Amino acid sequence: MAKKRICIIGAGPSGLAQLRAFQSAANSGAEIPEIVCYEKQSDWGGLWNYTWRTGVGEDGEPCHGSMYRYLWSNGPKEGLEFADYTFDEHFGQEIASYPPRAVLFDYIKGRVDKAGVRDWIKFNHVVRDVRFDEASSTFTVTARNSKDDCEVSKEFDHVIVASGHFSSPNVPYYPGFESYNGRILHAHDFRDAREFADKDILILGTSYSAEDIGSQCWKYGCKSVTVAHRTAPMGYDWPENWKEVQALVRVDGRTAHFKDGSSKTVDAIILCTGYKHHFSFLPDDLRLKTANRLAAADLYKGVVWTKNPKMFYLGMQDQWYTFNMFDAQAWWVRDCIMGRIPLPDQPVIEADPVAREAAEDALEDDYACIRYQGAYVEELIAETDYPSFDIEAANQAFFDWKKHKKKGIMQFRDHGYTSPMTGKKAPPHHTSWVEALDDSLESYLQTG
Ligand code: FAD
Ligand code: NA7
Repeated sequence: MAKKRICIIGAGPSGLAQLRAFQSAANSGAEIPEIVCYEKQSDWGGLWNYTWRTGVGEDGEPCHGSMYRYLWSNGPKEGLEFADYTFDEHFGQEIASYPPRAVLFDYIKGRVDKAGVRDWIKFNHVVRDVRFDEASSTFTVTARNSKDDCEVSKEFDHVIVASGHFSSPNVPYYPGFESYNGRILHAHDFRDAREFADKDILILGTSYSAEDIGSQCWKYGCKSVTVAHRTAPMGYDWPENWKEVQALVRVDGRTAHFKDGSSKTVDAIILCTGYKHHFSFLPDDLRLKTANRLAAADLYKGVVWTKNPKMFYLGMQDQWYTFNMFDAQAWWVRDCIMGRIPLPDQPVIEADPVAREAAEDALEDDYACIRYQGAYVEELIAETDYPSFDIEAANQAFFDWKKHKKKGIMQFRDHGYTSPMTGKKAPPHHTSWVEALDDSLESYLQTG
């Protein structure tokens, strides 16, 4: 029988998890399908592959990168550790709990370098179109090779979309934006916090980007941070030059006016207003439409496209868990494709995401959300040979992280947590986050 042909779209942490999943099956002697992974960038790592570029990339495509310089993990590394490749194994030493971007990028690369899966990836290939043919029950995937400026079309039995969902910015309009005399940018285009040194900045949004971009700008010397909330303030104990105000109403010249009647003259407005699930390369019958939530719409087990179960999506959920959740999904998808996990009847497939959404809607607080996503990871792992790990210990790292943030929003990264994989507690970093202006890998790995 001819081998199945699998197309993976994207070589970020999710796509790489899928490559590693197949490679690990091959390693244990299984006959695996033929795999092609299209990646539009020239290197792997997805968002972790930092780019200074904004707007349009070298290839004329929207720039994928949303990460910025000086980004340190916004959650403890103990919550995202790979169960088959620990931080200790990669670095050969124990490292602190909130690695900067370059350190996590190095860790992500280490596992796939070791697995030797780079040859499965076609870099500089942007997927432009995917079509499903009922008669042959195959997908035709068309990609543009941006180096050679030519198109390639290939047929596949399964398509796995791992193109990420924190890259297409959600950009709201507020009256007066068109005549504002300063810079308005979305978090997607934010790169170097030093640009805002000595400046008064206004941030819209109250989630991770707002908190972290504001904190970075503060750390690298901006004059003041004003955060306007649409729904509720973040409520941390902020430094004295940081204010939370009610929603932005309009901008007049350089002055922003808020719902509570207050106003502030600002040099820049940073829209930390989230991202859209955006799949320009997918037709209506294959395109996921979901809010950024823990139970993504129309995905059986969070990964199988209910409207055509030959197609899969990875990493489309909002994320407490990241790398090891992508692993749990990738191992599960691999086993589903390889016939090790049978799919139920269509009504069961369709009922599954609906039940997951209802269960998520009933969750009371962030702690319950963490447990919910931890249980989801555990559920998938139980059905595959991905090394099981102590989910409760990972949940605990997230709980402690949340408490540490409440205690000191500029100090939480100075804490260490226990690895669910090794059971060891991370050492403190040699320099407190506020003082650590050099976030290079070399600096981070220094001991003592
Ligand atoms: P991505 O990393 O987005 O990778 C998707 C890949 O698909 C990219 O390489 C892209 O080039 C490729 N691609 C897209 N479209 C196409 C196409 N048409 N054709 C071919 N290739 C395509 N998570 C954490 O665990 N800790 C953190 O500290 C953290 N910080 C974050 C900070 C920011 C600013 C953002 C935006 C996210 C952060 N995340 C963090 C979450 C992040 O989503 C995950 O860590 C992870 O990068 C998701 O992996 P992914 O592979 O699903 O998507
Ligand atoms: P999120 O977590 O989706 O949050 C988006 C924020 O933007 C949220 O606070 C929203 O407020 C706010 N928002 C959305 N639209 C508007 C408008 N029109 N006006 C004002 N505020 C708005 O995105 P993030 O970028 O913070 O995080 C995404 C990932 O990046 C995350 O996983 C991190 O790891 C890094 P709301 O509460 O809805 O009023």
